[in-house]
Amino acid sequence: MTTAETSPTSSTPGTPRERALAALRQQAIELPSWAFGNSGTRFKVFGTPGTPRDPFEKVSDAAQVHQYTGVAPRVSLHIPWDLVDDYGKLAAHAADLGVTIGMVNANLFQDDDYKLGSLTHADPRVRAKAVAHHAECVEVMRATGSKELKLWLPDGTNYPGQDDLRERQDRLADSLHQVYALLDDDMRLVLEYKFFEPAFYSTDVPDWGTSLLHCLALGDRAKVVLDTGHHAPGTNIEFIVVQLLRAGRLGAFDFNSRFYADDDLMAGAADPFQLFRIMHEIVGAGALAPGTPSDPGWDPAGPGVNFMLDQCHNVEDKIPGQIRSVTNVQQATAKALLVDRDALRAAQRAGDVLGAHDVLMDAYHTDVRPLLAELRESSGLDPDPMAAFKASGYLQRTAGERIGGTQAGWGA
Ligand code: RM4
Ligand code: MN
Repeated sequence: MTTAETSPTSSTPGTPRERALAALRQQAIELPSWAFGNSGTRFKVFGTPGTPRDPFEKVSDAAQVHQYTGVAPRVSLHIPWDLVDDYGKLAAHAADLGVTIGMVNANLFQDDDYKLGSLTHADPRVRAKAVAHHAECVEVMRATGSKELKLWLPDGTNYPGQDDLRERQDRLADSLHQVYALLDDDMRLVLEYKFFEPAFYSTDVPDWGTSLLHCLALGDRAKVVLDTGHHAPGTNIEFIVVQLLRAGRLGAFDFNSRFYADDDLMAGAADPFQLFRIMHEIVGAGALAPGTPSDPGWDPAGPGVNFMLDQCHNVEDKIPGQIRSVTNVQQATAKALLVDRDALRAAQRAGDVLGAHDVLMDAYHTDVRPLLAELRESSGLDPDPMAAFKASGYLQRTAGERIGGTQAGWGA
């Protein structure tokens, strides 16, 4: 399909504003359960009163974000951080609060056996253990209705010569095939890349090209995850978005912001212009929706993109931090939807460099907050989700109720 056929701003009836509102109504942003637990740096993890003590309380907090924004209907789990005895009960708890369980994230980075690698480890016993962890994750998916399994590997080496780079890729390919074979037909695998850390010399899935090559070898239901924080400074991320969309292999975003490395700050905080540029490419490709398992007719092999947040709130309150991130993504999306694509194309075809640039910047400089307020009011929501959440007293209430037990944190 061409851009003109799929872009909601050029083919649907109504004014650009009405078309933008219609597209914004379909937007869904998935939240990470770990955003609601305590997190920090390697120097200190600060606790916050009212922090969830178990996955049920994390889901309750995530549901608050959906209640006030209306666009965050799913919460992503991390195993084993979100281990519970009864996943049916967790899914029912989510449903009671108006949300569903989204992706299941595997954890290959917190077991002593994985010191020198997990799916790439030289020892077949360790590789088999890492594959078996994914079988456990698939069981969680079956019990919760989740359709997406997310892999991020910490695997790599710290010193030249430490291990054979090529053999590690071969081991990875073999392990990934075993994981892929565990999936049901209506499930997909999404593979995240990160250019460095925790390994410093070499990383086994450092970039989108490596992730894409492995996904292509696996099959149609394997897609790439683009975490915006996982690139070198100055990387043109929207170009990667374009390329993966062309290949039909952009499975998900992990939205967050970075100033230095993998900072995991609120999406749209450090560089709202970058977020706009990314969403401009998404809108141009008609990839805003439908994109998730909860959409009717969702196809695991299809082009659907899961717009997820992967963030930690170290010094700010967690629920407001998630609300701000969601509204930042909404703002970038609204601006992208307001780009006058016909004028842009005309200027581009005429070689009008500054004219084309101006069309894009006009949209970027539009204050879309009134449009988003209208969107919320039309769905019966408060136009200011942050203020409404603060006024609800939820933070004070949970701080008073969640006494005793162990607060959930990064790694629990
Ligand atoms: C990784 C990666 C994963 C996330 C973990 C916690 O750096 O971004 O997506 O699950 O951190
Ligand atoms: Mn991530």
